[in-house]
Parts: sequence; structure tokens; C-alpha cells
Amino acid sequence: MSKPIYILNGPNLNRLGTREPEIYGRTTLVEVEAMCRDAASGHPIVFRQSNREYEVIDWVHEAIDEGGGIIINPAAFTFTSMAIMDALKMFSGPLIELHISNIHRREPIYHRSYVSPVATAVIAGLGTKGYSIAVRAMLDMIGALPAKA
Ligand code: CA2
Repeated sequence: MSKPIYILNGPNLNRLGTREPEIYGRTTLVEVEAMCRDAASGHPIVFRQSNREYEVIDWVHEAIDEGGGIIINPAAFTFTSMAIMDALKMFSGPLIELHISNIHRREPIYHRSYVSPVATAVIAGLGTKGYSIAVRAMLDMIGALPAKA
């Protein structure tokens, strides 16, 4: 049985699609999850969101034990959480840090990520389509990309 890809989402992303559409678009997180499952073409996905730092840490620990790869949009925890960074450091598989917006084009408070130095790759600024692209990239990284017909 192939190991699932963990897609973890941090605080406030449960409200996606309801405000600041000029930055984050109008797609909801429920729709993002459906896009990820579609992009995964049957590969198992664990898709979660939390507003609680400890819960994200616990899910990273779960992924360390059971996951094949992690895609994480840590949202505001990106810039604050050494604890999430420490947990992610323990993961030996591929790790993609994902942001819907291009954090580097935004105010300086969005420029210093604790996650980027421990990530395999970073995707930012592709909107919610970045999730589908991240899933395809992750399948490639773990050798699970379906062969083209
Ligand atoms: O662009 C991203 O994906 C971010 O991770 C989103 C975070 C922000 O702190 C990061 O710098 C960049 C903020 C998420 C706020 O949640 C929203 C909820 C509803 C509508 C829009 C955003």
C-alpha cells in the first residue's frame, strides 16, 4: 500500500474563498481538497486544516510515521513557529512549502519563513492552482506519477 501524501493547512485557511479574493481567490478549501484528490489520480491523500499549532505539529508527527510526502501551507505559522519547523525537520521524505500568494511580493513581515530552510521545494503565488501543481510535483518526487497513455 502506497504511503499517503499529507496536505496540511494552517490557521484561517478554513475561511478561504470568503474574503480578500484579490489575494487568495474565490476557491474554498473544500474545493481545494477536491482539486488535490483529482490531481492525485487515486494516490491516497490526507488533507487537513487547523487553527491550532499543536494540532499541526501532531499531524507532522503522524506524517513522519505514515506519510510518503508532506505539502504544507502553514499560513501565519510560517513566520512564527519554530516548533513546526523542528517537527518538519524530523521528516525524511520530500516536503513542499506552499503559499497561495507570492509572499515575497508582500510586506516584509511575510518574507522570513521558518519552513523554507527545511523544505525540499517552495511554491508561492500560483493561487489555489498551486495545490494541484504541488500534488503532481510530489507524486513525481515519490515516484508515483502515473505513466502517460
Ligand atoms: O498565501 C498563502 O497561502 C499564505 O500562507 C496565507 C496566509 C498568510 O499569512 C501567508 O503569509 C500566506 C494567510 C491565510 C489567511 O486565510 C485566509 C482566509 C480567508 C481568506 C483568505 C485568506
